[in-house]
Amino acid sequence: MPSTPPLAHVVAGSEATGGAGIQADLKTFQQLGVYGVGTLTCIVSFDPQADWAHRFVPVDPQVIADQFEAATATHDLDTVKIGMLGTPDTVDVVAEALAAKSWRHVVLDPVLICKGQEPGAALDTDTALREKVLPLATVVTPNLFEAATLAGTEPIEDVDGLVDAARRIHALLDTSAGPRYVVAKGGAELPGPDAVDVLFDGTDVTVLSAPKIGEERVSGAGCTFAAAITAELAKGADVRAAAQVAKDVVTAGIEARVAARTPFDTVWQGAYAPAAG
Ligand code: PXL
Repeated sequence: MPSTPPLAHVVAGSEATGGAGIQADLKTFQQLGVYGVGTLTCIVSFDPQADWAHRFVPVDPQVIADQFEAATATHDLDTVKIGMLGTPDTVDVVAEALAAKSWRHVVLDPVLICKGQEPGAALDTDTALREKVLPLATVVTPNLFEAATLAGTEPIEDVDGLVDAARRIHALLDTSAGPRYVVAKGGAELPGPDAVDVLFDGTDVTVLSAPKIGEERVSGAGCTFAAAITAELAKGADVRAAAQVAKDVVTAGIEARVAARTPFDTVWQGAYAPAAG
């Protein structure tokens, strides 16, 4: 007999080492019991001969549209995660495809730059993302840098700054169509013993906190976090519960991180086991 597992669609780039991108997203979905469906937006190949620089190739916009069509024609999908887009043309085609059908949840990981890249490399892409995709998102998961960039604030230095940025980003979301959520991630980057993220729902702030596991940054944490929220939402969780599971998945995945020759170790999604009961 055919089965009907929970399904989620991810629209993201390939990062060949397996640390980030759609590779991390699909592993996260699988670990959380969600059948992953994926549209590829770009291909990132780190260059071991050039200090692991990011070689980046966008997928042709028509091919992105074709993948989106194949995915949505095959399955009833109501939950989607948006990861790295990378060019204004990609933002356009993804925004158009998203808007062509209704979604219960659009989780946007607003990837502006990857770890190890120079900030400010792609301002036109950032602007397009803010104008065209951000208003379609129901949940957006910026890290510290992305939160300051999207909010248009100075660099964030503490949890108050993170909450302020989350409020400003929330004001950019389309709340006429239902509740919207910002999960702004301090992660390991704010000072203090804990990795603190904040969830703002338009009214209340919820702080998600876990003791830092060293000060080292780990590749794939952002992708895994947003993918885990997406998977939990696909299974019917509310956003607050989904964000807590995502925090637990990332914490377990960093504790069990995979050694890599790249400048950062990578998250091991397979380490997560849901709490008993
Ligand atoms: O971690 C952000 C990210 C997302 N998606 C792709 C990436 C990266 C960082 O390298 O390559 C495809």
